[in-house]
Amino acid sequence: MPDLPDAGTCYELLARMTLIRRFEEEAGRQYQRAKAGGFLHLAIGEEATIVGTTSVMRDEDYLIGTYRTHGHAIARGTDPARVMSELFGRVGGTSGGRGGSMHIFDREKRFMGGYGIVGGNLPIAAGLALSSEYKGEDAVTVCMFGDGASNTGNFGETMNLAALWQLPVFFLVENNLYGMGTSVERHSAQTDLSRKAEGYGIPGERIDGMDVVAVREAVARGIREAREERRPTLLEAFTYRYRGHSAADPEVYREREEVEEWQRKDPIEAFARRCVEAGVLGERELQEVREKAEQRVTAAVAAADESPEPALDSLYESLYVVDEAGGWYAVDERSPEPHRGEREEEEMPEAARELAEAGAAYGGQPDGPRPQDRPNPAERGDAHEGVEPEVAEEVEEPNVAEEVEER
Ligand SMILES: Cc1ncc(C[n+]2csc(CCOP(=O)(O)OP(=O)(O)O)c2C)c(N)n1
Ligand SMILES: [Mg+2]
Repeated sequence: MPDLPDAGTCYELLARMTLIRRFEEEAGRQYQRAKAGGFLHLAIGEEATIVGTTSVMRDEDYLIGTYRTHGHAIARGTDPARVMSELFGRVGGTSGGRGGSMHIFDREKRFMGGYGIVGGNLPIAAGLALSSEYKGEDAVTVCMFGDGASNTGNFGETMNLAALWQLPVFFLVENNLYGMGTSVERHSAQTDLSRKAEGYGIPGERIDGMDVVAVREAVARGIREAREERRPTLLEAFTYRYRGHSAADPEVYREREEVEEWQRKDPIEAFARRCVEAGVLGERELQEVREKAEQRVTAAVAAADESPEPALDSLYESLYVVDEAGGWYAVDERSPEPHRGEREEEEMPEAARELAEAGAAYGGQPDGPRPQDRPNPAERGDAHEGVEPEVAEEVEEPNVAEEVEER
């Protein structure tokens, strides 16, 4: 077992893990109260992997994760109030309330998201590292992803280019033993995930992801390799999520006993116990850490509650496709006439506004119509179909069967 770091670092590690745990418990509660919408993926149980990793990163380094990243953002220094506001869909959120739980993003802290597509963050990580290389920056990109993501095509393609171009990137697979309800044994031919990039020349290592100190040491080595040698490596951290895959998961794929067994090696309790036994921290500090976490999470919920909903007339802000490309679909040069959807910028706002106002009415915004007055989009088809088609020419369908018979 690696030695404990100094008392100040131990305190900080414990404080961050505790804050993330409390935040996520509260996020789960707020979700059940329907304050947070969309999907919600909690990483309760995985705090040592998250905090161990971020604790050895420099401010200039980039971090990119999955859709299970409330803790990653907080560990990087994003204010929990901004993360909670994002879950609530409020303007005070990290993405102005437009992303929600899966799309936490904080450029200032170099936390680059937040991606709903499994494995989608891997090539972006390579791109971030390539940009650092181009600009001659010293920054390293840390890319965290799940065991399930290691089966995607993106994984192989990213490993290949990262090794070939000697990019300053470090990969960490958060192996929590399941991709949704499918265990590693059932989803990956190679169950030693640390070896999955070997064929691309990227060496790997397996560690106990429930031990914050072990994670710190292994990640520090990997980051050093990436920064100084331009050599990407892959770390497999064994960890476990106590809650279901998302808020709606009946968990029929695992036994209660398995969850309890992992809870007995809880990363926060185990680390706190170890610090106390080693005389590095006392009961007073443990209490203080818990109280501070409680206060910050309470304040985060209050701030999210007070933050307003995005204004209705901001609906088209940040939609770069509509503004810059003049259409919602790409133009195919082989048939340059307008395609379905390309004129929607002129034609859509009316229908879209009606839908938005209907949504606002549901959300109780003062400027939205009352629910009973709202238009019923179903009467006119969905948003795309709300645009009246030009009078269609009658085309006689050729009778293929007859043609064949004639031949
Ligand atoms: C490309 C793609 N395929 C499928 C899904 C549906 N999906 C969402 S999460 C998930 C499981 C991923 O598991 P893992 O990578 O182990 O991450 P974990 O949820 O365990 O953190 C799947 C299949 C998706 N979002 N994207
Ligand atoms: Mg997983």
